[in-house]
Amino acid sequence: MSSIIEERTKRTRWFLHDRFGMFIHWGLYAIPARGEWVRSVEKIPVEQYQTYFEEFNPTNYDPRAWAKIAKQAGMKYAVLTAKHHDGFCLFDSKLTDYKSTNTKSGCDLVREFLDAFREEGLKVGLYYSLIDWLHEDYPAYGDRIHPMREDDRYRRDESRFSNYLEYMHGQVRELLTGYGKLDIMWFDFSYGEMKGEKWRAAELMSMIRGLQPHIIVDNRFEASGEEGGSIFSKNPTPYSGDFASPEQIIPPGGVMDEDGNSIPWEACITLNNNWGYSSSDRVYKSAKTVIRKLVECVSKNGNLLLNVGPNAKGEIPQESVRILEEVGAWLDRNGDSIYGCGQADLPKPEWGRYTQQGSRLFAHLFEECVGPVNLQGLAGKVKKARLVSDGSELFLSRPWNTAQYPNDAFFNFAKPEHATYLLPDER
Ligand code: JFZ
Repeated sequence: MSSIIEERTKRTRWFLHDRFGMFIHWGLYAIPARGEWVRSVEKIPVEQYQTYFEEFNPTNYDPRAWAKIAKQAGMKYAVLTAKHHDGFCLFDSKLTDYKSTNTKSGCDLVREFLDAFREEGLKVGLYYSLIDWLHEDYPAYGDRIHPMREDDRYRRDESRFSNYLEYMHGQVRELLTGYGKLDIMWFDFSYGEMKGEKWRAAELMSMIRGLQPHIIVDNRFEASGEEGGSIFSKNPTPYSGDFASPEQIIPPGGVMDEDGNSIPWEACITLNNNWGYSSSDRVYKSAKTVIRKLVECVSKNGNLLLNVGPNAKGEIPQESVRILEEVGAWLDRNGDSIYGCGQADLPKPEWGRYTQQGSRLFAHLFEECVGPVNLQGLAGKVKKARLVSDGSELFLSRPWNTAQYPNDAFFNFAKPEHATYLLPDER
């Protein structure tokens, strides 16, 4: 096995155990409140966007409250946008004036976030945008990514791009040297020719690994919408990343390398339909959906990074908080079927999904069964069945109407949402 893959396996152990994290998209775009792409989508001129910088003053920013919300939701780690595509830095970078410490807030928002989340015992990560709509040496490529191409700040002159790379590498160094131990770096994103060595990614990764060897990195030095990068290959590049990052989708068959082995992955998903705060978007996923999607990820060996978009005052939207509380209440009782669990060595059952940890199989019922719940192919293999949530017994039964299914085990009626665990005989 390539040593890159071996190292990846070691580094991602905690990550694959923890399964559930919070993504936080926050920046100046919380003020217009129309999503984090607002500047590009609406072709907002730099001067006009600047008024948000002058105004930015999140007086209710209380990262300890955020951390409590994440912790109570059962999340084990969190990733904050240190810089998104608009170039605004939520940290006190020496390489730019376009940073939170120069706003009315005056705070190094990243530092406060990291302190607060670490204090709650959560692992911490930072999102850093490779793309930069503000930096004058960042070239415009292609209409799809930069609908603001008419704006003359977007240069087509590639010769200055190395200046941008100095800046970008420099900021990554600042984050990795000035903010203590980081658990995740989440870079975003590559497209067209803008990938891999265009970012001087090998050099950047070697700096990252040198400064913080344990850190895990996403796969977006290479990945774009169309391809996932060499993380899928037997011989990944040094900057292929530690985990795949499917966005707004849970991959139908999980994520495999070219040999069909599962590789670490994390689906990032919004709670409503926007990453950045949107005042008009009220189409939220229900707690039930979130729970089922988390189960689905784990049943395919994946993680879920669930997004919140705090508003201009620094508050996580009430509706998000409410949903997360409900998810947390479920995880509180049923977390044994999620943390440290992964794909079962059984096909997906028709009534829901399995997760598994060692010889413990967890049955997540997504629909009400009529009659006993069938455990296909498990006849004689299941010692006992218990509700995860309260430990109570579920009768393993073989009533008269199951006689024709000799290969299957059954347990008696259970309501959906109750993860149950089964202790199979040593198999
Ligand atoms: C990116 C960001 O643009 C977005 O704002 C958010 O931060 C999300 C988590 O990541 O979304 C993408 C990334 C890649 C493509 C489209 C959106 N793509 O390749 O088309």
